[in-house]
This record gives sequence, structure tokens and C-alpha cells, in this order.
Amino acid sequence: MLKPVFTAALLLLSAFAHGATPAGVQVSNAWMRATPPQAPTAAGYLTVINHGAQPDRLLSISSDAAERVELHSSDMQGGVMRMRKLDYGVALPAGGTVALAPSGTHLMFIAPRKPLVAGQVVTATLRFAHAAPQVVQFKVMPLGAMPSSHDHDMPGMKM
Ligand SMILES: [Cu+2]
Repeated sequence: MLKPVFTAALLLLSAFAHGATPAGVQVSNAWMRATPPQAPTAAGYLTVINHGAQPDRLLSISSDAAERVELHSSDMQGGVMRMRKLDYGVALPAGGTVALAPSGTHLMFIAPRKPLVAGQVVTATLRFAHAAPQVVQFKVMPLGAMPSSHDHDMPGMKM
């Protein structure tokens, strides 16, 4: 038997769960650039919002469109852009927004099975340390689309 106070607390909790803020991890703005034929890799970008009260972690990605998908960071070293594989994934702080964007952390589709053509949609599955796996659709944008200086201003992809 539940005591009345406890029942009230449960009701309050379920009211929260149905509130305006969705719980868990939300992925948006997934896109990638078209690739020339035989391109060995293709970069993918997205935004992850962790609505939860606990930190989470984006651990891995898989897609039928490529042999494998890695998480990479990039940073400038002596004027050269270097990429590094993130073996432990990407941290998603509680209540935080993490943008994977050109010139920064990104997904790297290794050995795409077919060239990526603008207008196409690439499906990938994201796995997290805590949140349930999510199937995400990446919109393929024209080659050379969206230079890094404009990566926060994407017409037609507003949330
Ligand atoms: Cu990379």
C-alpha cells in the first residue's frame, strides 16, 4: 500500500514526465556532405541534447552506408587540421547541448559503400551509455555545402 504522500510524489513525477521538456537524449540537425566517387571517408554532423538529469555518453555509431563509423575530434596544430579517433565516445553533460560540426568533433563514415548524393538520406544507429539506441537520418547536402563559418546557420533545418 502506498502512503498518500508517496502517491502524491509519484503523480508529480509523472506530471514532469509529460511536461514540455522531453526526457532523455534528443538528436537533431543530422547532415553530411555529398562525396565525390571513391571518397575514402565522409563526415557527418549532428546536435545532441541531453535532457536528462544524468550525464550520458555517445559511444558508437553504425550504418549500412559505410564499413564503419568512428567518432573523431579535429583540432588545428601548427596550421594543420588533425583528426583523432575518440575511443571513449563523446560526453553528454546533463542538461547540455553538444554540437558535432565542421572543424570540430564529427562522425567519420569510413569506406562509404556508395558515393553519397545530395538529397539522399543516410540512416545510422547511435548508441549511448544510458539512453536507448536511436536511429538517425542524415540529410546529404551538396558537395561544398556549408563552410565551417556558417555551420550554425542552416536554412531549412531549424528546430
Ligand atoms: Cu574525421
